[in-house]
Parts: sequence; structure tokens; C-alpha cells
Amino acid sequence: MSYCIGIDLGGTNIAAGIVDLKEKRIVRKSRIKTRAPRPCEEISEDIFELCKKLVSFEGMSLKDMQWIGIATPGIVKDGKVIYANNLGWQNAEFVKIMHEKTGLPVIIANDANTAAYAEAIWGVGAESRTLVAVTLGTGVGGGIVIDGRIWEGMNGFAAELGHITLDSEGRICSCGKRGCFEAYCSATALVSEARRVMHLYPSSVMWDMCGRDASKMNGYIPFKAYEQGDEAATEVIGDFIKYLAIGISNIINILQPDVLCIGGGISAEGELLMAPLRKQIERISFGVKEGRTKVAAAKFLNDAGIIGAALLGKQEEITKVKEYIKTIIDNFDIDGVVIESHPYGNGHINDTRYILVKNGGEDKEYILQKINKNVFKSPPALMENYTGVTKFLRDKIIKAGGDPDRETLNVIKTKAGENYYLDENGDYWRLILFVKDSKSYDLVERPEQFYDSAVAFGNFQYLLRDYPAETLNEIIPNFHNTPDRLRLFKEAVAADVCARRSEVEAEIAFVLEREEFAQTLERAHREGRLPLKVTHNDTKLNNILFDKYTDAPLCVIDLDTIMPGYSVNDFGDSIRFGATTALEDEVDLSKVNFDINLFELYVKGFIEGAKGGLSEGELEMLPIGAIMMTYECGTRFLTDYLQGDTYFRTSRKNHNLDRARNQFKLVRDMEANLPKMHEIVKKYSHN
Ligand code: ADP
Ligand code: GN1
Ligand code: MG
Repeated sequence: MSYCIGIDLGGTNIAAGIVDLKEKRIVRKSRIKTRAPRPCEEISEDIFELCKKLVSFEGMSLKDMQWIGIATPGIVKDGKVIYANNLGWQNAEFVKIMHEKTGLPVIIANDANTAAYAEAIWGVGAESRTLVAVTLGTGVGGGIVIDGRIWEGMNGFAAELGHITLDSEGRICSCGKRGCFEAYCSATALVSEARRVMHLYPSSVMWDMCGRDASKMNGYIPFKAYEQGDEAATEVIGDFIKYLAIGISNIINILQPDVLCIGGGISAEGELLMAPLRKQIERISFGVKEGRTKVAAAKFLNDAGIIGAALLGKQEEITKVKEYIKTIIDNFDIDGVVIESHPYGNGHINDTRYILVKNGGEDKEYILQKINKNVFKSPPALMENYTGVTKFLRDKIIKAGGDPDRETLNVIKTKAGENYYLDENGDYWRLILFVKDSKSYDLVERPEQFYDSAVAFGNFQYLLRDYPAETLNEIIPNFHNTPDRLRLFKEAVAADVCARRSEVEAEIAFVLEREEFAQTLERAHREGRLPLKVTHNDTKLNNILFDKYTDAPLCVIDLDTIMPGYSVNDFGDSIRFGATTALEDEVDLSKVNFDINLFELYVKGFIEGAKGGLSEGELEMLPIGAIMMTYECGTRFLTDYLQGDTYFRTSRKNHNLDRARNQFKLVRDMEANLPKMHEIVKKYSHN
């Protein structure tokens, strides 16, 4: 059961949504008028009715919901709304009343805090420890999230960031004080400043933009006019950004959060606002180049309230998981205490977490992974390969004078001397060193990056050329045996366990039309034209780490599937994921195109990296490898879709289907480009 309800209670409207926590989406939402001020009991009754209606529309009942989370205006403490001016509430027992009506766990939080929580858990702060959100709306709201929990302060008044003072003799604020952040940086303040300044500039384009009627001014017009170079707007926006930078720098100087998120309608201005803002913040806040707070626009606009409210119930769960992770780490042979852990990366298979351990004054970073038992039937056999290969690489890297802690993965042993830990639930965990100052990419950002990754993967294969292949366990039999994948696909189509077949007849036909093609590499192998080598078998771009600062390629990771395989498949898997103009799960297929220039760069890099290790036959079959891996991966996504999404991690409805369609679009593109691909490979094969 992965559903819960999120309520966004506002002074004007009450919005409610059923949220699917697994697929990370709002399943259905609805809205009624608040008609405030009214007593808590009355408004609660309306919310209760709204919730009942909402679930019945989806053919469910309240019992199917895990909890109800509510974002409310006002000051919140211990389940009570201490004070909410626009609702007319004082010391309202909101949680108690709602719980009595619904029988469900009810969690409430202040609305700005809730919006911050949405960003901290699913939004721009999803992989960070601390997030501060500043919401620029009618007022300036604030929210602070630390270690997966909202920081309310000892009395519930924390994070009222709109009322930090920027100028004690400045503009009057709605709270009665002078010079509050809110009096300079709310949308309201922006609009009234634009009106004031506009009157000093009769020729400003803002006049036309608001139909010569100053009362029609809104928060977007000054930005639009600023973009056009309008003098009055430049003055207004200049001041706005100046004060925003001061307010934010004050917050950064106190907390140094990982992420400072800017929300509210104005955040929709994107880089027009963010670029100059970041520059000024860098100038006036404390910090060093390598470790600055990330200042980012919010991910959720209108739905932040519902989503954040729904996520409130996760606070307890997140705390529990963090505690459990500490007990897992205790079993590994390291010193110090875990001070931070959170989900990390975009892998589709394992549960990957970032771990920060403090030992005295020293910080150490690790990656903890729960090995996917559904995918890997024998984690101990897998870990035998994993440690064998990493030791082998470590020795070679040391001999070559490299940095073995950053150029390969390093497995930390358990206190019992094992290379994995088996917990009481039967789950297998491994701890590896976090490659310091590294990051991975899901899409090529600079073409050279793709070339670098090609050299790295080519070289990886070269380094393993003398690895004793006979000592490797076969982790997933027939992993890249495309005809066998086709067999499993046909079984899934015939079984059609989720009754999804009829929606995907076109995709099924696409796969079957290429049944003959699917045999190509296996046939070449049988005929002695394609040798088995020690290969990586999962060579997508996000399985390489780059230096966070210099962007130099560092380390090939995700060594779970190292097995005997075909070099052309390692080549091909990189192409399917990287030589494209869109992410692997992009839904808009007009954005998904095979990029022949990236293909060329990869060919060049891979051949160089392999240092002459590729035979004539292998070189010739590189383009086929690219089409084969794309076709095979698309087929695997479609198989998983038909089987009910049990293999690849999904985070939305139809995720696997979207991925399959995306891959098939690339297959078509590559097929059309096959002669050109062959030419390119020829060009680099003779060097
Ligand atoms: P999966 O099999 O689920 O893809 P990976 O082993 O590839 O799991 O890990 C998922 C992500 O975690 C990677 O794409 C990478 O971003 C990050 N990651 C994994 N190992 C490390 C490491 N040692 N140091 C830094 N980041 C890592
Ligand atoms: C999986 O583990 P990850 O996310 O790096 C999968 C690959 C697929 C890939 C598709 C063990 O890779 O085979 O090509 O997703 N890994 C396994 O993105 O099945
Ligand atoms: Mg991976």
C-alpha cells in the first residue's frame, strides 16, 4: 500500500490529493473553498468529506491510505495550530480532530515548511542533508529541513525567514516591523515597487505591458521588461535581486545548507533570476569555491503543498531507516559515527546510499548498497567477482602510479572479515569507498565527456584483458544473449499477467519484426568471428564517475555484471545510453534522436582506450553492437512492463513503457544511419 493523502489548506482554497508514494505522483486531486475564518471543527469536517470523496472516486476507501498529511497556515507545534490569523484559529487541536474523524495517522506542518519538505525529499534537495526553502509569494515564506525532518524550533516559530530584518529603518512590513525581507522580496513588494518606479519612467515598456493601467501590474511584467532591457524594470529587478541576495546570504551564513531552494511564482523566471542572484550571493556570503550551497529554483510549483503534506508522514519512516542504516554500518570494519545517510544516484537495480562518517575530526564518505536479490540470485558469488576484479585493478593502478582510492572501487570488509554483510532480513549489504569529489551523468553535458568515457571503458576492457576469466562466476546467465531475451519476452507476452498486452501491440510487433536481426551476434560468436572476453556488461554513462571539479573521468563503477561477454556489447550499451539527445526515459520522442557526432566521438575514444585490443571482426561489428544493445534493452524494458515492473526500479506509471519506446525510437534512428556508422568505424579502425 503506497497511498496517502496530502492536504494543502489555504486561506482561500483547500486542495487535496491522493499521492502514490511509490510512483511519486498525485493520483487524483480536488479542491473546495475554505470559507475562512471558521472554527477548526467545521473546516476539519469539510476536509474529511473531501478526503472521502477523493478516495471513493478512485474506488478506494480511507483505510487504503497510510496517513493524512496537512499543510496549514500559521504556527504549528505538537499537532496544534497555535495561531493562524487567516483561519481565525488559536490553539486548534487540528491533529486530534482530524484523527478522530478519519481514524488515520494525521501529521500537520506549517505550509511554508511543508513546501520546503516537498523539495527536500522529492525535489531539488532529494540527495542532500540540509535544505532551506525561501518562497517568494504574497509574502516571503521559509522552511528548514535537516536530516529528513522539518526544523520547527522549540516553539514552532522557526524559519519565519520573511521577517529577518534587512533594514531596521526601511520599508514597513505587514507584520508591523520595518525592513523585513518580505517587504523587499515578496511578489507583493515587487509589484508595488514596479508601480512606483514606473511612474518615474513614463516611457517604460511596463506601461504597455499592463495596458497603461498600473493596477494591472503583476510579478511577471517587471521580469519581462527587464529581459528587454527596459530601464525602469532594470532598476526594479536590480533592487529586488540585491535584497534577495542579502537575505539569502544571511541565511547561508547561519546554516550553510546543502541546498537553498527558491520557490513561489517568481521562481518560474528560472535563470533570468537565478544567474545574477547566484553571482551576488557568491560575492557576499561566506564559503569556499569547492563547497558552496547550491542555490536552485524549486521543482514543484502549484503542487508543492499537496506533495509536501503527503510526504510529512515520511518523517518517522526516514528517521527509522536512518537508525537502521546505522546498525548495518556498525557491522563493517570502520571507525567513527554515521552522521548522514541518504539515497543516492539513479541506478535502476540496487538500493544505493551515501554515508558520511565522522571519526574525531575526520570525515569519511562511503557508498552503502543493498544488493538487489531479485536480480542477483547469488550475492556472495557476485561479491567474489567484485572483490576479485577490484583487487586486480587496484594492483594495476598502483603499479601505474595512479590513485587506487579514486580510480577503482574499494570494498570495505565487515568486522567478521566478509566482503558483504547479511542482515537478519536476509538482505545483503556492501560498503565501498565513496569516490571523493565525484559525480555521474545521466546525459552527456559536454561532447568531450562522452569521448573521455569511451576511453575509460575501452581502457577498462584493456586492463582486464589478462584477468583469469575462468575464475568469474556467471552472475546472470545469458545476460546479453539477445535471442534468449527475445524468448523471455515472448513468454511475457503470452502470459500477459497484467493484461497490458493490448496497449502495446505496436511495440510488440516492433520487437518481433527484428527477430532475425536478434541472432546476429550469437551467430557470429558460434562461427568464431566474435570472441568472449571479460567485459563490464553495463557500460552506461552513469556507471562512470567524473571529477566534480575538473570533470576528468575517474573510475568505472557498477561492477555487478562483470562476466565473459562481447566487447561490441560494451561499446553498444554506451551508445544506446549516451549517443542520444535525451534521457533514457524521455517521453517526448521528438526530443529523442540518435546523435551521430557523439557516436563518432565514442568510436574514436573506445578504439583508442582498447589500445589495439579489438580484432577486425569486432571492429566491424561495433555498429551492430550499438543497435543490438538498444534493441535488447528496449525489449527488456517492455518485458518488465508486461510483467508488472518487477525488475527495473520505476518511479512513475508507465515508466518502463516510456523507456522501451524511447529505446525503440533510437533503434529506428540507428538503422537509418547504419551505413554512416560503418563508415565512421572504418575511419578510426585504420589508425
Ligand atoms: P545500480 O546497479 O543500481 O546502477 P550503481 O552501483 O551503479 O548501482 O550505483 C548507483 C549510482 O551511485 C551510480 O550511478 C553513481 O552515481 C553512484 N555511485 C556508486 N558507487 C559510487 C562510489 N563508489 N562513489 C561515488 N558514487 C557512487
Ligand atoms: C540497469 O544497474 P544499472 O541501473 O546501471 C541494468 C542494465 C540496463 C540498464 C538500463 C544488472 O543498469 O543491464 O542496461 O539498467 N542492470 C542490470 O538503463 O540488469
Ligand atoms: Mg549503475
